[in-house]
Amino acid sequence: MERTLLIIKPDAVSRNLIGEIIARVEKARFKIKGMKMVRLKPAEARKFYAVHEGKPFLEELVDFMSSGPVVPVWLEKENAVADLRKLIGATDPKKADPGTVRHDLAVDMGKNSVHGSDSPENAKVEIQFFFPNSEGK
Ligand code: DAT
Ligand code: MG
Repeated sequence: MERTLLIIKPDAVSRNLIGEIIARVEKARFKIKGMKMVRLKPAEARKFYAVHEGKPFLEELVDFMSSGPVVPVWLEKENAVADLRKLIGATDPKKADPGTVRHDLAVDMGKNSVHGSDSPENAKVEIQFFFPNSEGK
């Protein structure tokens, strides 16, 4: 069984979309292994997005991700990483396919409602970031 990490971002939490997004994930047969609500400090958001160090949008991303509560969700499913990326759609909601979370719910490229891990390796690191001490659960 493969693992991945979904984060419901501040724009979606503030627009009452937690339930809508979780319903889509459960209908797509992902198993929820862990879930919580947290407010990231800017330094924590920067650490989570360390792969984007040096990118022009990093400051905006860090500000946004620490602007309000987020809901990290640890998911399991066969082919979880690729299947979640399909379910959430392209980074830019204008380019996302109809029926994807970002097409249907996101505001713009920055406020794009959800994060999904981009590889099984990164998923491991990202799950550990939000759910330490849960190895083997
Ligand atoms: P994804 O979240 O689809 O994996 P990413 O890892 O390339 O996309 O970027 C992380 C987040 O940073 C993305 O969800 C939204 C923001 N972002 C990416 N590119 C951006 C850009 N050109 N302008 C503003 N925000 C951007
Ligand atoms: Mg990414």
